[in-house]
Amino acid sequence: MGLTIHGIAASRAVRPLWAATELGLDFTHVPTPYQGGATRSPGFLALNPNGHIPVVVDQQPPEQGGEIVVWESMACALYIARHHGQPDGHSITPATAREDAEALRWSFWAVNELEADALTVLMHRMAMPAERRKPELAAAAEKRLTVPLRVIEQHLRQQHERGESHLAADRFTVADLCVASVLNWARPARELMAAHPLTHHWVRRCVERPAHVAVKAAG
Ligand SMILES: N[C@@H](CCC(=O)N[C@@H](CS)C(=O)NCC(=O)O)C(=O)O
Repeated sequence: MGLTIHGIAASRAVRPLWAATELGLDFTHVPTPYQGGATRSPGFLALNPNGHIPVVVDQQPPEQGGEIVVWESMACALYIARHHGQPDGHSITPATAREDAEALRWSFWAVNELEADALTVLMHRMAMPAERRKPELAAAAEKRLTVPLRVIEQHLRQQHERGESHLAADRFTVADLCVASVLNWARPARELMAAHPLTHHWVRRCVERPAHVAVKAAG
């Protein structure tokens, strides 16, 4: 019985690692890197035929499904919150149908509307060696990102008006975790973030949480 998370924190595996850490779960971390061929080994491909991290393996009793394998990082984080957290209105687990809807829609939104351009910003403003960066690619991605950032900025403003501090509720939930894990990549776009101050402040508050800091420090 138990939860195993495959993948290093410096990848999309941060999402399930962060979720499990927020919930204080006892889990096994297998820090499979995305470089060097580990994700192409027969053993790894048997877990995830896509050859990507993260993978979550949840060993349940046979009557509850036996070995459950989850891949796709957002699905991994949402699964952990839903099946290993308490919907008590205090944890990251959605406690109502509305909170669950917010977690689902914002997570899918982040993958579809943000992720590719946010990754371009990260790579071409910060992560790649300076001589390989193409600032024009980052600039084009930042221009496209103004559209979804306007959407989340407006949502956060409406949330503040109804007395709620985060995307789905008046507390940090898995909705925030999933979206902040993507928007964090866009933080090197200083002008873009400055133009969306609620979003900038919110993403900083999310990534400065002790669970996220601990996951990043552990690697
Ligand atoms: N949509 C997938 C993408 C997973 C993905 O591309 N993971 C990268 C690391 S962040 C990876 O494993 N790359 C290694 C490879 O593709 O060989 C998810 O969100 O889990």
